[in-house]
Amino acid sequence: MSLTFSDRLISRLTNAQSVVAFTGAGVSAESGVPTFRGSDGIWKKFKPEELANFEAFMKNPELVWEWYSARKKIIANIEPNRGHHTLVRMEQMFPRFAVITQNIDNLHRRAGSTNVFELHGNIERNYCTKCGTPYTNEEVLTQAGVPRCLKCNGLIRPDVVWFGEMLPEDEWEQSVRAAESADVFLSIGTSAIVYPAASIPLMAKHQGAYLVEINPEPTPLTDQADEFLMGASGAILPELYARLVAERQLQQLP
Ligand code: BV8
Ligand code: ZN
Repeated sequence: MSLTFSDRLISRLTNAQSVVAFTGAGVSAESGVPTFRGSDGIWKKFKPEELANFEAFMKNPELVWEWYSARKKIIANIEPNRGHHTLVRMEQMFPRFAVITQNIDNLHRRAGSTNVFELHGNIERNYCTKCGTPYTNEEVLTQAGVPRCLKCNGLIRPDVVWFGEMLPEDEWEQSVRAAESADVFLSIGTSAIVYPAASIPLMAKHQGAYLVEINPEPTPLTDQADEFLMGASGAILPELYARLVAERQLQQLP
């Protein structure tokens, strides 16, 4: 049974010059990446402050590495889903399109998205905590135990943003710029709880963007959204894209 979308949403998207997709763990759920707060959420087993912060890493690097190695292996053996692939097509459909993601799983890029801003880093990158030398997963996962820097013997860590750490400046600024110039802002598969990332949809709304949330469950952002599309991103995004293609044919738009 095909989904119906409001005329307002279709007209805002059909006339949009700039569209932003803001994503969280939910967009990767259908690929098999465990979400953080969902029923099989990884935070059910571990508390973020226990593992995803620098103090915890320096106190017990074995435990933190064991956890990131497990996530690296899960992510290496899964594929982007229809939600990711549809966002790649949307990048070709709109004059300006950006993906702002909290996900560290690199699935947007693996699907083919090019204009991607990673607010919380990327699990496929690593670096030495002492001299900053970068390391690939191949290089670190072959080392037993906590990998050490070949140059200075420093501890190597995943290139992700831990709680209490600043977000990468360049990614942050480009994300704010994209959000503040969006005509339509899609918040997809995020519980919108972690800051400062969760302030990005509000910046877009504040600048006049049409704020649309796609999620099977309401979130703290739902009250602010102009439209809430309840459901899985892997089901809703392909249908929305097909509807937009049909609308363009109807209006003989390129
Ligand atoms: C900082 C990388 C300061 C690592 C991550 C009190 C109030 C406000 C803020 C704070 C506070 N106390 C502390 C803070 C700050 C803290 C924070 O926000 N804490 C929260 C918990 C309250 N933030 C920080 O620490 C940030 N840094 O503040 O620095 C500073 C300032 C100056 C100088 C120095 C420092 C850094 C935060 C980044 C942490 N790193 N990830 C790793 O992954 O290991 S955060 C991580 O968790 C993710 O990246 C993401 O951001 C978040 C999880 O959220 P989601 O991705 O949304 O996932 P979740 O499971 O929660 O939700 C999934 C959703 O999808 C659900 O709604 C579900 O219904 C939906 N869904 C499920 N299936 C589907 C679906 N949707 C669509 N389709 C489906 N199929
Ligand atoms: Zn080093």
